[in-house]
Amino acid sequence: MKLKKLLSFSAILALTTGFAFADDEIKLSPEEMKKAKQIYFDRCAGCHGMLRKGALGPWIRPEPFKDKSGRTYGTKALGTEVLKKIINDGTPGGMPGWGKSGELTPEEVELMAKFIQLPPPQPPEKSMKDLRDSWKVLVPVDKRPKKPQTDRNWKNYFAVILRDVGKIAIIDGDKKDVVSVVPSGFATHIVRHSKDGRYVYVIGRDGKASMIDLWMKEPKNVAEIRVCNDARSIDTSKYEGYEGKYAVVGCYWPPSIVTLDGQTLEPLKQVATASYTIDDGVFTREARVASIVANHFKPEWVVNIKETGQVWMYDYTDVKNPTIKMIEAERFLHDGGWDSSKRYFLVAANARDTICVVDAKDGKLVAKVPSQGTKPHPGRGANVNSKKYGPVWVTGHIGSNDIVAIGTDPEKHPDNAWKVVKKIKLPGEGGGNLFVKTHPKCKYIFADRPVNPNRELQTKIYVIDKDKLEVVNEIKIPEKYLKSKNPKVKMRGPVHFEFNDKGDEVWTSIWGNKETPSAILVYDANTLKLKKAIEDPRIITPTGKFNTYNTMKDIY
Ligand code: DHE
Repeated sequence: MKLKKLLSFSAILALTTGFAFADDEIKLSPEEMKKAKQIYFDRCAGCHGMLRKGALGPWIRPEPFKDKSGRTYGTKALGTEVLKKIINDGTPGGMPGWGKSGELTPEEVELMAKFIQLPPPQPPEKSMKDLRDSWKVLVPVDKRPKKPQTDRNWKNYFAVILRDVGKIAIIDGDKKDVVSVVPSGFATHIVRHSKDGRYVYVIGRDGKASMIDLWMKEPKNVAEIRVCNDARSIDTSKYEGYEGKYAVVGCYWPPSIVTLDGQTLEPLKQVATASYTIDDGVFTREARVASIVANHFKPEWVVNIKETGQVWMYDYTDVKNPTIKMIEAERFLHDGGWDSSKRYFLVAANARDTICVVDAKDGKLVAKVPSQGTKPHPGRGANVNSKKYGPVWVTGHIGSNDIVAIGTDPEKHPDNAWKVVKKIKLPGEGGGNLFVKTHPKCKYIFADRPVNPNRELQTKIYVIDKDKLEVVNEIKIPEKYLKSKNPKVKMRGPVHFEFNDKGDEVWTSIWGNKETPSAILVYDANTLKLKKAIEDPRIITPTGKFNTYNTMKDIY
């Protein structure tokens, strides 16, 4: 007990001051190194970076590093016992407790505590030849249907990510049955639809991109390619005359933007994103591509580069010789969404507690809005036409219980534009919100809280009234959907929301483990009653859900 107390004290002390608890020399066998590298890639690299220089999470290299506030980091100084405690229990700043949740065994926690005290291994590169070698057209363009082969309402299909089994479930939003289950990359991250909705473009965390044809009676993959080793974003060309011509993948490693043919996924162009940070001008090899959206005003993608803090307006008209306008924004850019006019893209610089606003029509940064919370995490955010404030865009935070509304109409509501006009407190302590979502026809915004450490708070949906901009209801997930077959790993959820095409139903996922089929819960978006639990033995670890109509039209 005393040791436990001392460790948690030393963990906090170490995190806040960089105080040293030295260890003896660390040695790992080749098998241990291999295992640790894989766990690091699966669980840690997203937040701390492959080179471990930090982004959403802090610097975790062995050698010391002092940030601008004078705080010192460095794993060697912390030592194995302190690191084990942090990895096991998590931190108040939003790092999951990997041991506590059952996702890592005590031996794995110890292995990782040791691994991060060693210098990071150099991650592999990828050449155009590697890309071409992995590229497969599974159904040639001329063998694909000329019109939809189904009587189902395919524009109300939901593409649901089955994260831990690397698959996508296509679920009929009218009938609420599974139409098909399609293989995808490892730990698939997001999907986006072509402008006409027909193709679903999928990106795996392992950089595997695939495309599913929803016109088929049983939708399946028509092309696939391994674009890089680590990726999170994908989109297509949506400007008039270029609809569906190109697809683009944003890679974490090698840090790059890769353009593909939109019909076959043939690789066309790789552009490295390594550059200088916008504030202190430091060269950054690991300049990862976070969110990408297709500009509605120009034949461009808005590409958000995390570590350097640059937004690249990437003109794809001359695909082999692209023109890039580099806009200085803020470091650690991550996820974001359009305002309701689709002219302004609002993107979270999460480790700087800032929302950057990019004007996609004029190609410039218009504001950096302090988000008034800790680690903003909008997903794509939620747009509301408020009677009191005019159009606002809403985001939550991972590290604090603040949901904030930012004014987005500089012409008719200039006093509110690019400011937090309303702060909404989620009940109870701590943050843990990942996603908010609404639909123009719904009077509510829905918010989840899957990474709040308190189980009671974690398993509720928070309902925010759009007029009052206040939490007006909390929906507790029925216990029967939270029963795990693996006693070591709890069912987490709800996580992420999506509306049906009419905007009168909201869907959420119960995100569990590989052993336990989970439910997708469908709520009446007006009465807030549970309408249907979609249960199917194939629905394992569902996370993001994307309705065809809403995704192709950017409705959120
Ligand atoms: Fe995500 C969006 C990166 C953790 C589920 N996630 C995004 C985007 C990025 C990103 C850059 C924006 C893509 C775009 O719009 O083009 N996510 C990361 C990470 O780096 C991070 C923090 C750690 C990691 O290693 O991946 C991370 N994300 C998670 C999760 O733990 C989630 C809940 C489950 C999972 O897949 O691991 C998760 N992220 C999602 C989802 C979206 C997303 C569902 C799309 C939301 C939307 O509605 O558009």
